[in-house]
Amino acid sequence: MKTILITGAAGDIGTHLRRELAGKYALRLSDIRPVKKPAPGETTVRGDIGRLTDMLRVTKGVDAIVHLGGFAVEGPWDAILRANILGCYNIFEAARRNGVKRLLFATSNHAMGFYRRDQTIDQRVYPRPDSRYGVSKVFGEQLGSLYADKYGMQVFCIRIGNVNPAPVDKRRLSLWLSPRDLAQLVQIGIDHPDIRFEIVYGVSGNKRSWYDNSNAQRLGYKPQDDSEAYAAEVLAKEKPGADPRSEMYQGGNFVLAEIGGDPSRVTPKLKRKKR
Ligand code: 15L
Repeated sequence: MKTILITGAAGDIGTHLRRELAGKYALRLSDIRPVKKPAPGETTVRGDIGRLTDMLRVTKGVDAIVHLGGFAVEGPWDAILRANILGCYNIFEAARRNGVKRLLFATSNHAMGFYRRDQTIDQRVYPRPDSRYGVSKVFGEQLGSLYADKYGMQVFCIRIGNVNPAPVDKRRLSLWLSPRDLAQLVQIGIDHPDIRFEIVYGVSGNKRSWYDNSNAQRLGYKPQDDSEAYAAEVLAKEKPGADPRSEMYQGGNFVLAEIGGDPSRVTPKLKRKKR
């Protein structure tokens, strides 16, 4: 049985993943916070991703890493810098030094949040982060690309939408990732024999998706869930958005944070060239 390290294991996604992956792998659970009650098949190890020495210790001897650790929303630069820039470097570098070939990186829809909701994007379009947090996720993806090309690591980036037992609002109807679909993507990332560097969208098979997730499908992803089953209930509870810009962009409120100004500033109308 493969031994898998999960960083940030005490968080919400880590908690869902522990339940979903139980019995499939031996799980080594790491977090800066205490991880609740290890079950059979789980071990816990305290570690701060901001410290390379900690990451060298926690990554030793594992078959793959699922890197969930870090600052999970927009925040002050110092916090993002330590947890998501330095922390991300530390996990990749520790993996490389310890000979851990495979690393799954939990990136985010906020790497792409300045795409409009009327656009369908795949993994090949250039990033449009909506926040410092989004920029840190783009950094992690690109670091993964470097470690794949330069050091032969196998890197699987999941641009996660929103993991929840059920979608919580209109925006999340397009972004929802059920825990079992998350687990399916993670298993592909761990076990697929032919991963070099991949980016997939971490969303269920939502009818309202903003993503062309054919790269995930190519690797075998067959989502079990679709947010549409919850749509009527979610939309009935939805309050009108305070600002039209959070409705316009995929990143929602992350786009609005500190923006102040005219939305045309970020989506200039392109004039057609006269022939
Ligand atoms: C994320 O990347 C965050 O980690 C999570 O807390 C949610 O805000 C999610 O995106 C989202 O966009 O719903």
